[in-house]
Amino acid sequence: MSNLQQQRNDVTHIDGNLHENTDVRIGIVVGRFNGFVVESLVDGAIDALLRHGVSGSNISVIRVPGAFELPLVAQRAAESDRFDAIVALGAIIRGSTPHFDIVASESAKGLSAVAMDYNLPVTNGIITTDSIEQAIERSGTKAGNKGAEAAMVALEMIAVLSQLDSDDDIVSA
Ligand code: INI
Repeated sequence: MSNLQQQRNDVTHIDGNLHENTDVRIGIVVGRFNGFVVESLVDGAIDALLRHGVSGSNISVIRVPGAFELPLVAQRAAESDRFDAIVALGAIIRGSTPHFDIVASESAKGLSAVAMDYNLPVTNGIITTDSIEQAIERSGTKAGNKGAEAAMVALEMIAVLSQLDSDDDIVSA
């Protein structure tokens, strides 16, 4: 084996899988604005979590008026120590708001700040689109379901952080 090949074999890979750690508590924070789209994201997120082995009793859904309110409630949820990850769901549709950019950027910035401040996975399942059609496409039709994606990212992040915290190196090909 060449030295380069040997070095390659020595590389440590830390990956989170989606099924190892199912005993996890997930807080789903939801902005009710554009509810016809948002409720499909909530259904998608819950469905994805249940299908990956998370029990219903470990899932909480917390609703607030709109996406702008999500960072504060995510912060309280993180502070409560009741969750291993928080999934934020909402729909910001440009057509319907002149302050689209403010709501979109403040909610995203606020959620990342919570993740960093509380050292907790906070996933962003807020769809930001130019039109209602695009929002529908991302909430369970042509372009998948962003709520389900954000839920699965939360599970992967919990797993990868727990691998990082553990003493064992997970070596995967
Ligand atoms: N909130 C959303 O979640 N999506 C939107 O598209 C939206 N629009 O269109 O304005 C929206 N606005 C409400 C905002 O989130 C706050 O609830 C409101 O500004 C009060 O703080």
